[in-house]
Amino acid sequence: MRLDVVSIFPDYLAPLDLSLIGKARRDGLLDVRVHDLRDFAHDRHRSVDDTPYGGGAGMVMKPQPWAEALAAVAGSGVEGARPRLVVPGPGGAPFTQTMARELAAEPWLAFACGRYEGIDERVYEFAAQDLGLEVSVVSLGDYVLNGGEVAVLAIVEAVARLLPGVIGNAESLVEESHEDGLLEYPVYTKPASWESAPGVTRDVPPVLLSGDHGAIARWRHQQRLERTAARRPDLLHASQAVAGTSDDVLTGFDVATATAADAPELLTLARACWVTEGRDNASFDIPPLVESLDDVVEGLGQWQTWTVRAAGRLVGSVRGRRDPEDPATWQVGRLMVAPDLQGRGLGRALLAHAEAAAPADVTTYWINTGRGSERNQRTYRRAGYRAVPGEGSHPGTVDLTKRRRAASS
Ligand code: 6GU
Repeated sequence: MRLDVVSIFPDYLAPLDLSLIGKARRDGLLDVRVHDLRDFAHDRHRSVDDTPYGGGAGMVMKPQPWAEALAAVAGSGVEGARPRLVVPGPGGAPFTQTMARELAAEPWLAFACGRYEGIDERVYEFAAQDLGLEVSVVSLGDYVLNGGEVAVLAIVEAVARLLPGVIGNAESLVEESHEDGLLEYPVYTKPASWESAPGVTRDVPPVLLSGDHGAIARWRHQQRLERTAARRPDLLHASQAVAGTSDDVLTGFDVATATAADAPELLTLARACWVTEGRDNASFDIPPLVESLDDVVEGLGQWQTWTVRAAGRLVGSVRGRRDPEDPATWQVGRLMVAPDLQGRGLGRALLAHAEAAAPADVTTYWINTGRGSERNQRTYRRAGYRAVPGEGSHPGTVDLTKRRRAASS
């Protein structure tokens, strides 16, 4: 990936020589070029700013040096190639992990570091219309920095670590905080019992020493839910956590990540929704009809579960997880919509919602339903699923799978 940074403080970008980013440059994975905006100012004082038209505090960056600098950068690639222009600024769209992934898919990024009160607005038009650049104004958060340089360091670090080869362990990428909309679980290392002061020992949670991988996974997932609820309750509301899904039919409903507090209602809704499955499959011995409250709570630890509420009432749910035996497969289950709200596309939207939550490296979606559940099978076929020949994962059921479409950029 090629990166060009234009700034009046090129030295500010020196950290891009350090650590993993520096190594990626030396390994040839990153081609970073830093440019001094003043090299494109031709007056005696090499001035890059002037007073704002219309009055107001501070100075505005002049259009001419920026236009020349961006034209020089944009024209320096191979024939026809154009960078995507990223302009950091507090008035931009929030920079998120989703945007980091989007930027990591670009072959070439150019960054324009503004200072003072900002860059003359005509520079943005010029970059888009005359240079043919896609321009993205991006903000790190709701606070004000003196210039874009620190933001560029942050953005480049978030983007570069997603490039193949920059981080040794690809596993550590998929498990991360924010990648699936929940914060990370707490981590511990040796010693198991640490004497933090004379006579005071602090122990690692015993479950982590148990060797019971299922119990560890459940504990970690529970910790993630509790942490997210405590520190970032906004993330539990999946309309924000899962970007880019066709959630139109879910508009007006409150979609959130389920916690143990939702378990009783989930149990009740599942009973109401699966009664027809019992009839259609000539058996009421189906997990959603017979499971206990403890089973539901345990399920919340093993799956990421979403609730859909209308005016507070639980009206739908779905859950998803990596197949424990095949990490490239994303299992979707317990897709349910309250009987009185069926037929409005809510189930289809929830299915899409659970699919969209799958980590980036998932290649296949999987779902299971009763052999006699014609209606479910039709819904899944319409959503692109195909039945796997033979008996499903449980007696009397059928498995259906669907290949994930390659991510479009
Ligand atoms: Cl990206 N730039 C500046 N100048 N201030 C910011 C910011 C960016 N993000 C938050 N504050």
